[in-house]
Amino acid sequence: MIVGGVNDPKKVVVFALGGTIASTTSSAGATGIVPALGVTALLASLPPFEPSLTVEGVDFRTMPSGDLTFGDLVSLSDALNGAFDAGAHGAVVIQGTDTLEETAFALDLLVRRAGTVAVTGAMRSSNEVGHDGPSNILSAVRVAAATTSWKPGTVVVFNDEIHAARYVHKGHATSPSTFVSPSAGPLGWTIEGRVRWTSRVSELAGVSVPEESRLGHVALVRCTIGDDDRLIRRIAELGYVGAIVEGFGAGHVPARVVDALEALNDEIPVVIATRTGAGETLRHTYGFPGAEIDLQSRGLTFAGALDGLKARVALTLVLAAYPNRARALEAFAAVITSLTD
Ligand code: DAS
Repeated sequence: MIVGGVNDPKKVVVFALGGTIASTTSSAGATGIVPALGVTALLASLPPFEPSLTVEGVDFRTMPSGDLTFGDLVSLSDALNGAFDAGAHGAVVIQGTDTLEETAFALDLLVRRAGTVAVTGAMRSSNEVGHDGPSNILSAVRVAAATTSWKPGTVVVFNDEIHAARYVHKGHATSPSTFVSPSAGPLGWTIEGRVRWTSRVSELAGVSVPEESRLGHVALVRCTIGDDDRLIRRIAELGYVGAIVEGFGAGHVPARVVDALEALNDEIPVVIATRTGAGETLRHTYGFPGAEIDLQSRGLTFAGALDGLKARVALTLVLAAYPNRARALEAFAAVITSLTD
């Protein structure tokens, strides 16, 4: 579907994947809403664009975002790279909010083009009063169409705010202001159709787009008070190709699980992140067993400023993209370094 002028080279391609924004009751008397609306219906909710802007829609998936897979994200990044190569100035991805922070970070790693990718969705469906879908799509198109003197990469545009993919987090179960960046705050906002950038982020190191067949599963485990090492000891035998451990505070685990973590890391890469949801892991402060100095000396990798979900995205992609563990961990380290450079 094409909306707007066709004579101007500024084109934004919108990919629709489903989610609440596309949800409606499937038939009279049905219980609950389900993803059903395609990109034509979503774009029809917007006012007309100026003739200089062409907006092209693509139906990519129609599903709850919890059903998306890394295979879908690899296919989507191929489609986005293709859209940019075919002349798109920017792109918008519309999907469910539940896994939106993971999609956005995966695309930030995999879509290596100059244009901006703006990811959005809605917390209220079109059946609800105060549906936030149209305004979120409109803002996302404005951000994707904006000309910038730097490379924002992939951003999340929601509730008139712009967030960096590397920091954004869904922080509320139902609020339209659910997306927050606890470590850094938003990158800017949209107002009256204009885009305001108040901060920048460094350019993220990329990851080669992997073959879908090489994608494996990375486990995510959270340290909790009083827990033991039983789960950690089972991870490798269950076939996981890597593990993220969300440690306490700045990346600490109970002393009682350290030996199991070291043994697991001998089999598959183990990355320690912070379970706090903001900040980054320490490198050389605490000296007790299970703290960062001990864990690094045992060969474990640290997630730096990536939270557990984002670290899992990065580790999944590098393990699939590169031929061996050393090369994959080198690529992972490059991502971590580039975040805060
Ligand atoms: N239906 C959920 C999803 O697809 C929630 C949402 O979109 O907000 O993620």
